[in-house]
Amino acid sequence: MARCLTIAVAQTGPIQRSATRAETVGRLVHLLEQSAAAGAEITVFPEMALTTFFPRWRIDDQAEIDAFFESAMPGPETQRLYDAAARLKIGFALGYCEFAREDGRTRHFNTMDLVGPDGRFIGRYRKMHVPGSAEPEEGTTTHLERRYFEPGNLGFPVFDYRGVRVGMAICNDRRWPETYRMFCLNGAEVAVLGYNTPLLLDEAPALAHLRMFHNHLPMQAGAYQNTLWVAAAAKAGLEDGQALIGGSCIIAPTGEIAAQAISLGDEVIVHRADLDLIATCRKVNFDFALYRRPDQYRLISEPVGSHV
Ligand code: CDT
Repeated sequence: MARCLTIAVAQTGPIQRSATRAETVGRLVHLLEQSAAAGAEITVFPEMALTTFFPRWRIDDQAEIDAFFESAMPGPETQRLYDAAARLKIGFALGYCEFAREDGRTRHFNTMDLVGPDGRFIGRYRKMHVPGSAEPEEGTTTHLERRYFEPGNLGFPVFDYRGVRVGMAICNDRRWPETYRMFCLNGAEVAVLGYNTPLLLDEAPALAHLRMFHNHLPMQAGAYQNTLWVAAAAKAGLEDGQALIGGSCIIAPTGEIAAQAISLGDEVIVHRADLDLIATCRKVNFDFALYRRPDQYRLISEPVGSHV
């Protein structure tokens, strides 16, 4: 019998700034219930799934900024989601803004946690590729993630989820080939990720028609070239005046999109992922142990800025 993991991707529609955590968590619980009813064993939620994507604004009041962050996971408002996971026996990956107390100071990360079907914490990933700037820049869509977040410091860990090796990534990470190769080298079988991607970028209006293509292209390539399943959840629709793309999907190691969301709202898509397909794809082209030439790729890990 084939080894399988039935994966649900829970896209959310917009989460407006006016929404309370209780309302938002209620939506996530409902999506988790839909996933479980469809027979899924894991649910993938978007990046920053508890709040609006606030880096679209410059905010100076620290108390206002802090309100987007979680200092404990689960906390009093998110416990309900963890209880639902244990009740429904379905785990999840959830993106959120993390306050971490490390090195004697408070640190801010764009984070995703993996939670098991018993509602218990399995592992954590902190976004590595943090895009945008610290200050608004003339002629570009305001995207101030570098103002509010430090780059991740946990590497690209891969965790055991019911015997399946799962890695996590967050939004801009999906555009970088290194993300998937790190998963692959760490033995991942499934990469789960969440994203908030603006539909329009002021810096490149001529490329507007390619936004969805450039969403799927790196994920399909990453899945194919690293023989992984990729499950990606968007936050979609008109959020606080900014249009976010949808296109949440589940991609096979063949590079094919096996399931895709069709709305810009809360929507669950499900696919029974055949993990044996990974071995088949490796046989076709990607015997990594035999064909990779790491000694010839050293430039890839040389310091940033030394060549480009
Ligand atoms: N959230 C996130 O990482 N979004 C980026 C948009 C960056 S625009 C400066 C993305 O890659 O979709």
